[in-house]
Amino acid sequence: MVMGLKCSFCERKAIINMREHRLMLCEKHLIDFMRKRVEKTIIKYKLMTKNDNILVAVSGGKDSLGVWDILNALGYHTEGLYINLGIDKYSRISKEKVERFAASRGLTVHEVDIPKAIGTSTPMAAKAWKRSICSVCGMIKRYWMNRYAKENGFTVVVTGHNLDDEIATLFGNNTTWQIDYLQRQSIVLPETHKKLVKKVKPLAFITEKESAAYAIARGIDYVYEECPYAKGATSVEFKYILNLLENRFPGFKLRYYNGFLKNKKIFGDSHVKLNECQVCGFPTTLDTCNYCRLKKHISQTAKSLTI
Ligand code: Q46
Ligand code: ZN
Ligand code: ZN
Repeated sequence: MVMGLKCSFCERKAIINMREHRLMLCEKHLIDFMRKRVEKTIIKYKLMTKNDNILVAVSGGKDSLGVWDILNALGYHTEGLYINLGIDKYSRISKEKVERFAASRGLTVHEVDIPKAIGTSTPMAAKAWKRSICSVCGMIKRYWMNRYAKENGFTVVVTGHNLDDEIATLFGNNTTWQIDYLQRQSIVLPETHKKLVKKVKPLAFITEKESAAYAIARGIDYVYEECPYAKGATSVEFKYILNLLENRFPGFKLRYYNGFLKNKKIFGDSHVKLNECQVCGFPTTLDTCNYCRLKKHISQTAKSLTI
């Protein structure tokens, strides 16, 4: 709560001070603001329509449950997908939160169980494959979001990436001048292959602080603990730096992101040639996709261990 200050639109107490918009909002007006802002993003960037069959990738955190709540309130046809990564207590708690959220709103949630699908948990898989856990985890999540949506007739996949996530990625790509990554960073990832489902980020103009305030205002019981592997991630360091800039120059985050979107064309178009994986048939730049390579590696490692 913002001590003693009133909402910019009514007599109620403000729960959030949004300096970048010069607004103080009470619970009710924050909820209205967020829904309108998400709807504006959906329309401006043609993210989805009321005829789409939408799959919301939910982790149990404030952003993914919040965006599901907003899309549901706006009247979109949505179902959830929870990807169980097998990360001990974190996965157990987040799964419970997702299931409780869906049950309380009469929504359907699907689950992909990674330890069952690949034969081991995500941290063990990363260890066996000698890669960083977050890169393996990200690859597995991207693979299953798309595959589950395609195999089950969904036309759009929604993720809960917020403005802070987007600018942390942008900052990372800027500092290393990864032109191919800058070309691909977008609010809408189109279906550039017949086995790719469109992926969209309706919270791209919502800050982490606004998203947390919305979840609290809506009484969403989300998982507060971060994934144990998030500690020390460069994106966390980047967010810290970007928050310092926002505090010093209110509106910096939105200006940085909007400036990128406006000038993105200077980086040119991305021309990634996609093949179909010779094992699973899903799109990849390789002959066999990384997910199938990982699965094969794990089954071989398991065999050699049991011999
Ligand atoms: S990538 Fe890394 Fe996250 Fe996966 S292992 Fe945890 S922190 S959940 S967004
Ligand atoms: Zn108000
Ligand atoms: Zn494959």
